[in-house]
Amino acid sequence: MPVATLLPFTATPNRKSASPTSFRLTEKFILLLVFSAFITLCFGAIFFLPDSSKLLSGVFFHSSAVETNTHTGPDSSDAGSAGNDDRLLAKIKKDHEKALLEAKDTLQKLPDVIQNDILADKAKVTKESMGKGAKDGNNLPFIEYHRPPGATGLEPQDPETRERRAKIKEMMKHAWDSYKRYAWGSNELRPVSKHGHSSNLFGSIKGATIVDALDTLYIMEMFEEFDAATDWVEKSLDFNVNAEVSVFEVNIRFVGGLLSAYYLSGKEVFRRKAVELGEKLLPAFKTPTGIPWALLNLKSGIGRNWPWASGGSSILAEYGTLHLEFMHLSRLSGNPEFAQKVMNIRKVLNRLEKPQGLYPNYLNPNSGQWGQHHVSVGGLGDSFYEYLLKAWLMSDKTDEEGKKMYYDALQAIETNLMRKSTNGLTYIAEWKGGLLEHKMGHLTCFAGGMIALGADGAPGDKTGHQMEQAAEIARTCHESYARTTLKLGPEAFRFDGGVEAIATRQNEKYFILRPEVIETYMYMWRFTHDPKYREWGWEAVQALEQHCRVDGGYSGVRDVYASSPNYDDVQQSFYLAETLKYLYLLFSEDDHLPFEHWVFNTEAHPLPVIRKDKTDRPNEVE
Ligand code: DMJ
Repeated sequence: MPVATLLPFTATPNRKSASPTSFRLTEKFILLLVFSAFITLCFGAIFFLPDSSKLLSGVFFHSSAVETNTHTGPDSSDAGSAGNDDRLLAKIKKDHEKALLEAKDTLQKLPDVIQNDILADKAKVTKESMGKGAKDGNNLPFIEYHRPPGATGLEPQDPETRERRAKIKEMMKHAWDSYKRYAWGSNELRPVSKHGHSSNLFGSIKGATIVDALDTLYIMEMFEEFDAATDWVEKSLDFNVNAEVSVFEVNIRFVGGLLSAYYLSGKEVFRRKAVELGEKLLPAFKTPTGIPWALLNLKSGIGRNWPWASGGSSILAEYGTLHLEFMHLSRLSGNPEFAQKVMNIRKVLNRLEKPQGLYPNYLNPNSGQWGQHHVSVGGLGDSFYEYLLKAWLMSDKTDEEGKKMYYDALQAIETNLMRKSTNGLTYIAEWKGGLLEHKMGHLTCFAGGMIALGADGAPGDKTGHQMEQAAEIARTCHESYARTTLKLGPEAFRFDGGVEAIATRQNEKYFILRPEVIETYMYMWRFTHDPKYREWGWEAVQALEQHCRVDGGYSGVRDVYASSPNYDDVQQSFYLAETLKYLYLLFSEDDHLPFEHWVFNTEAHPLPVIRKDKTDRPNEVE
């Protein structure tokens, strides 16, 4: 049917030739239109003219007010309004007197009592607003900031230590100034060619070195540099990018760095940015099991896994290294979703059968089944174990599930992966479907520090045993440095074919300024005060100065067995976040970032322990 035949007027082109019947119909229609316009006008007046409600009540509802007036007789309306005025005046007077009394009361209070009242009121408002969903990074609930103890530390007593610590600070200054000069705003610095370098791990997010270095600048009291970094974060740090990022890397460096900067400085911009980024990472968990994807497009929210990972699997060290940051994100945003996501990962893992009690590196996020049975305490596995222990410590030792998972896993590692070489070096091998590969990665060397940190809480009477294991691992990792020409550790070293703690493959001989060995020295120093750990740390400082320091910063080297350094031309952001921070703490007093108050994320970003008695948040209301 053509559209024209449906329209009454266009269907009658010549109006004069219309029949009387159709003319009358048109007239009727016009009349109808006029009438309905009139009705509309009347309703309009009722609803939209001022005081229309009164008119409405008068016209449509024979309201009780009208009825009341009829009972009071002809003059009663005036009398009624006079009575109302009196009552109103009395009420105003009463309110006024009440306000005066309250003001008097307040003036008699001590200033900090007044302050506390204000805070309690604020907290009440916060609590009310939290229920209404303060999800947007810009609309966060009020949190009263308390700096946890030990954010900065006193000068070491001993002059040599003081001098060494000052040297580390000078190294940080060189690394930072070079980055600022040649690569400001890029993710990392190319110190030899002196320009910026951007890793695809961060998509097109910029400024990894700035965010990773914030807390190191703060704890070294480099406040001018810290302020410049803060200013950059405020003005230029942008997560609205249409690019794929590594969820793990972005979490440990950016979310972790921002959280630490917030807890150290109390600056709201860091809390806001951390939550904003955290929210952008949430779509990574949209998988059938809730095990997150490794890679995520921050704009589309579409995730996927590394193409090389066994059968489309997610990686243990990646999905297992979100817990600390996400617990803090929930705490700082009032949004429980972050915590729920990471607690669900635990649930999935606890439902699975574990070969020999070990956690394979690969897990399929669709089926919830393990991929290849490869197990490692180095690459692909490492920080998962670290986060189980630290989740328990960060929860003020209330997270019993994390604790149990950690000590059970450590037992399985000891039984299946820890071995002693012919000449007595303890190492942690890798496990491939039941067969051992007698190789230990530089990354695995963090385990000395982790085992020392957990030794105190070890079940049974294993504390001493675990401290010994930690010391043995520290010794082995030191050997891996000592047995090279440059006195810097290779990426991986082997215990087979007649060698011990030496890299035998060319592609395992590089050193990229990694922190793990120094991290272990720092923990061992704190727990034992054995001076050898400071000496070993100092050896590393000298090697770094001699072989990695260049005009434009610090560079990794391609072969630690070569007679002179062949630079890789990258100053990794973790050199400033971790290596230099752990060195600085190694030469600091124990009350600088004390372990009873702070837990380090895997990128060495300190996060405060969340107190079970809420003494860290005295004004929080239940
Ligand atoms: C850091 O980014 C973190 O320590 C991570 O857990 C593993 N490796 C690098 C440094 O080597």
